[in-house]
Amino acid sequence: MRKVLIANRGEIAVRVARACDDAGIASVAVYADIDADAMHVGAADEAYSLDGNSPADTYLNIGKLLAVAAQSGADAVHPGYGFLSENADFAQAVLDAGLEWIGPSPESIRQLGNKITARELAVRAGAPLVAGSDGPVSSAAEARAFAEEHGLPLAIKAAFGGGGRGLKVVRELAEVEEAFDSAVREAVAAFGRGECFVEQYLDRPRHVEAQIIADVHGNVVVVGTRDCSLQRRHQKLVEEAPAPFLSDTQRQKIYEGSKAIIREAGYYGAGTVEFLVSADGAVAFLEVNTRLQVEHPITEETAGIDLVQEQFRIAAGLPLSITEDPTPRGHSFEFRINAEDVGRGFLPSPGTVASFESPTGPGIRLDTGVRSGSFVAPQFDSLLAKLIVTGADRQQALRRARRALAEINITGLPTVLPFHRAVLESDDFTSVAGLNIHTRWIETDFADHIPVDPEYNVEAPDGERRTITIDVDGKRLAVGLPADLLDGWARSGQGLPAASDVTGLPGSVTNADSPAESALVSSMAGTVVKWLVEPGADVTAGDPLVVLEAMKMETQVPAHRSGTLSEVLSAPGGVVTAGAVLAHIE
Ligand code: MV4
Repeated sequence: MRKVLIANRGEIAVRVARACDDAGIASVAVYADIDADAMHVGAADEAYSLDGNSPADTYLNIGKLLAVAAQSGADAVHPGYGFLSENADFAQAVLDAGLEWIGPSPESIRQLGNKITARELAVRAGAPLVAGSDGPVSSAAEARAFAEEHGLPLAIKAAFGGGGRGLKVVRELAEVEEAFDSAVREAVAAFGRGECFVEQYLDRPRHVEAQIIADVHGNVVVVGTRDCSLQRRHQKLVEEAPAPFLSDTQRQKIYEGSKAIIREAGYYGAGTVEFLVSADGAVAFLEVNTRLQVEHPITEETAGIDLVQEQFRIAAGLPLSITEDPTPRGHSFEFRINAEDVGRGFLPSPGTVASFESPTGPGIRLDTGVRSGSFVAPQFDSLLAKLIVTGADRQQALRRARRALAEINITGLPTVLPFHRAVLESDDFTSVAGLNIHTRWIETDFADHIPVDPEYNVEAPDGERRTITIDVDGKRLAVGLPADLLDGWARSGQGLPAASDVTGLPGSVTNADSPAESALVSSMAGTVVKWLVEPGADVTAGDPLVVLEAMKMETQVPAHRSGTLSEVLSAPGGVVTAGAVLAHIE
């Protein structure tokens, strides 16, 4: 391997370019027009334009990437994470072009990318699992029968789901049918394939994963564990290694389960085996990620291994550099620095980085794709950089992290740094007694304490304001607010405070011509998928009435009050704005 094409952008492209340089391998960057001056372009030895700006025209375009590989004389391709990194067709196309693919085989990507075949494989390997269907369930009735046998809550999952898409939690038998149909629709819309399976749902679990590396000679090493429970809407924000507060039995199940799965799959490359650890301590296999992950550096810091170098060795047919599972040394945290406005529901906030001051000192690693002056484009993900902080133990790493987060300063756009500073003051996260965090902790236990960053507040515009009616201690109040703010709220996917508390939208500040109290108002912009209730039906406040879809995710709008659904204004297929009147309840 002499020259690697890096089919990615941002911090991971910079990371891989540095690894190439460390190994004495030449690197080739590719870039969308908007990234022509991006950091990853300068980090590689050569760079080629992909001539376009949308993801589909650039970093997802297999033809263009292979053309650059040929033009530059690259003999290998590193896909990074995201984009085409888990695309078996791309891996196969790279191999067919006579290049090395720095990743697992296309067959492994295919087998493990399908969560039904991955689960079957884990069953064969004897890995710990929750009860689940044998293969796909073909009807809501089958899902219901599973729930009747194994109990509730039930998880309905799309075989090709991801990022929370195609995942439905059912807590009442009466909801199975609608949840199943919704999961299938979401999966078809997002992935073109609707197959679903079911499992017992574990409430409030931790997310623990094992980093593995495996070579083509059959050597498999578990490099370490990570806890990735601090997530918001399936977006990880903070990860740590090794996963703290596991019992020896739990750790052993994770290590042995991971190895058995990787061996059963005949897998080679770097990969991650994900598990849930339930509140009662049970360990259950979740899925395998067939790529290098965003959070790989915390394992590197605590294992003393460079995972990208291992990827190069594996792709070259060499054995792994280690034969034993390393014993973790110290403790490491990763804080993802996203350009998002925490105070506005983590609203992605592209713009220009005015200044970027890095923290320094022992235990600090900053993997970044931006510097002062970088433009953060709206069409790509909002991850700017990763702050990786290592200490001799968890408490020292936490102290170093507080110091680093006090030193780091990014201006020009809002970032999630205020969230990170706040979470380091949370006892649930930092206690020496245990970890009180689960995968929905940010949404259920923390969301209310996140401060608004006053720098990036929306200014009251000259013109447009809208009046909404809010409910304060049972008393209705009409409040005029900047339209920008409301739109931002809507875009955040948070919806307005709660659909059932908002009865008026839109209007003007002088004349509060808010819709009648009977109006069922949409909490978000999207498309009407279907009505769950017929016009004329009696409904109770809180009943789900209509399914809306936005960004390939479905949301149910509940009745804001009890009464009769008297008039339905938006038919399936109709596009609605946030605040649109969907129906009336008289
Ligand atoms: C689960 C689960 C509980 N029980 N499966 C979410 C996305 C997909 N990768 C799998 N997911 C889950 N599967 C069972 N049987 C809870 C989740 C889950 C989750 C998992 C990992 C990290 C964050 C999560 C947030 C919500 C739900």
